[in-house]
Amino acid sequence: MAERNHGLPLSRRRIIWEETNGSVGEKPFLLRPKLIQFRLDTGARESAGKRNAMIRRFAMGTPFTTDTVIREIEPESMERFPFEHRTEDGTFVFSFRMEKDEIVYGLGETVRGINKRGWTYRSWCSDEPNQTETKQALYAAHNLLIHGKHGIFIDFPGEIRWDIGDTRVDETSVTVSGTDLDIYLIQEDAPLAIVREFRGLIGQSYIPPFWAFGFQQCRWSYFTAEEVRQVIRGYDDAKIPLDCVYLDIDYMERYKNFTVDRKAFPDFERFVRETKEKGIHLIPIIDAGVKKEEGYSVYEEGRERGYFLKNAEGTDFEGAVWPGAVGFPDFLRPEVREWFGKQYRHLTDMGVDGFWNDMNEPAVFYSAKGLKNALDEAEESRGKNLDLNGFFHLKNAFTGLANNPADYGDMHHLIGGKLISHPKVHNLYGASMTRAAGEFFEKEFGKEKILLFSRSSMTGSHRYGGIWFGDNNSWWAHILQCLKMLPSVNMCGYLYCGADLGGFGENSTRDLVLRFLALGVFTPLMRNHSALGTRSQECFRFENPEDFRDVVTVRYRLIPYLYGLLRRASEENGMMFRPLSFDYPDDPIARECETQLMLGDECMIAPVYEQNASGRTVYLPEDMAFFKLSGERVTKEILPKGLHYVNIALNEVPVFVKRGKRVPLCRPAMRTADLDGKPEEYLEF
Ligand code: MIG
Repeated sequence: MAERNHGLPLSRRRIIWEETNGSVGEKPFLLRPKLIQFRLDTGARESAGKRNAMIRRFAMGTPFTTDTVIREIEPESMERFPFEHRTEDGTFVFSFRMEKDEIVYGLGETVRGINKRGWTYRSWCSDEPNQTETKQALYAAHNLLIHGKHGIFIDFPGEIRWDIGDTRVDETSVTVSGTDLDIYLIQEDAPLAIVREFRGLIGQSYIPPFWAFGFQQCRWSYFTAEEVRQVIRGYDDAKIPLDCVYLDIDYMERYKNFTVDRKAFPDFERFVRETKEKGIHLIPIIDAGVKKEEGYSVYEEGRERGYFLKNAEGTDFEGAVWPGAVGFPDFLRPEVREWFGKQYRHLTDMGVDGFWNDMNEPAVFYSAKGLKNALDEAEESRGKNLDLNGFFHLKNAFTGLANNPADYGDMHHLIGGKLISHPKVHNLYGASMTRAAGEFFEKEFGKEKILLFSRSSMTGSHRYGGIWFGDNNSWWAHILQCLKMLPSVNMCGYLYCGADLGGFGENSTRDLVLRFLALGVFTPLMRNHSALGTRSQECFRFENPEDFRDVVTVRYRLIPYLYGLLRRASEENGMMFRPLSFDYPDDPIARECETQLMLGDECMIAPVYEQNASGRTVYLPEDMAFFKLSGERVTKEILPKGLHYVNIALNEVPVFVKRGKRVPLCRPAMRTADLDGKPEEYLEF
């Protein structure tokens, strides 16, 4: 039973590794945690000694310690910083010219292309439920840019603007909203080599438990234990594999973190056991804000110990989120992280072994001060004849309450006895929440035991957990948005990741869910999720659920391979997903291709991303074997280098394998715990 909880037994995982090793790993290696630990430690030191010359650090002022970089590198004077730079009104600005056809990579979780040219991005962790291409910031701050032979990493927790050929087509101009910062320059010949060096600098990426590669179903919300049972039954009856069901905010008692609504989930401990016996993990959500309620121990303790963010006057900042008024734990302080981390025990004691952390940008619906101002304004408007301006002013007083810059300005962290204004360290907030949880889990249970991922992130938190890409929509365009984010977040250290499959906001359709899933088959986090009020999109709710079974079954056949890829990318500071331009830099079509990705050293993936299309155009940068996988059926066709139109049915998953490579497929199962992991056949060319 114990083994079942943590995925495959070690011996079986080792078999998977060894058997797949012929094609997956270059050198033989076993999944022995001790060995890995040792290898990593020495590896880091070795590369520090050998390769230091490649990485230069430039420090200005007194940088805030973010703990993102784990290697000590002597700073050089800014005079030697090779890019044009200046300080201006308390900001630091630097710029460089770009060659006409140069590709600029990086910035992790953002909208738009893998090539970041032609837009202005902002590192400012934002609760952004409307991910249109004209947005500048999503939930993350991933401050790595790759330009030519340089990787540029800015270690700074405040806002950064990246104007990448937006104002001037041939110039990138970066504005850091402060003058206390560290910039690391990594010089290498190829982008992947830059990524590897960078990742060596920031430490090894989080590896989830094996079962976290199983298919997962989420919904805002399954309100009762009975609803969860129905979802599991729905999947089992349709014979669609499943490993996890999520609990969104409504499982809590009045949205209080670490509590369970005992009316909706009577005897939660037993319920966790019951689902676990079915091989299903329950994954509850945890929000950043702690409900202000007398008698609620987490809140009372936090308040008494002074662990919540302050306002400018030095009393607790009062913001409101789901539960109404909350205190925001000051996760930047180690003692607060330790305290908050231990709260997860309320749920791990009940058998829970996975969590998702939400609203940790932090999202603020309104503050006590902001709401008071808006209500005052409404009061003044009463009985008045409001003209257009007057009306919109009043309306904006309310619509502008959420995530208001004035509120962020009013928030303060108490660090080393000094109040630090929140905007200066904003991007560290969600990352520090992940760290709070991750450090606790590692200490309490060891590595790779607890599933953890977060909405907000800043590079550094990649060591403690994964990320999901937040509130996308049920739009066809968001299949590609997800695809483009994958290599970008991999560069920045996030390996365990994925988007809400089927789309979170708005109503999805059967074909969109299927096509989204066919990409999700390859993302480490394969989770179907949708918002309150939208059409139900669990696989078994649609006509002909066999098609969904076919797609999800393919995932289970690939899990040992995918798991191995993530493990290896983590241990060797590599990427699971790469842009084609990384692998074929001299191929002009591959260089610009942003609708396909390289996966591992073996594959290329190319999902269908348009409605009513019976296939898609795909570009092969070399001869490849084209496989269509569906359930346990496999078809194979050798295709020559060049452009092709390939037909792909809704129940098929396309994958392309390079010459001389092979990808193992195992026998599928309804749960990861029941995978024997042995290669049953190979996708081979
Ligand atoms: O404001 O918990 O991104 O996945 O379902 C919405 C409810 C709050 C946002 C998350 C989403 C989750 C939802 N949350």
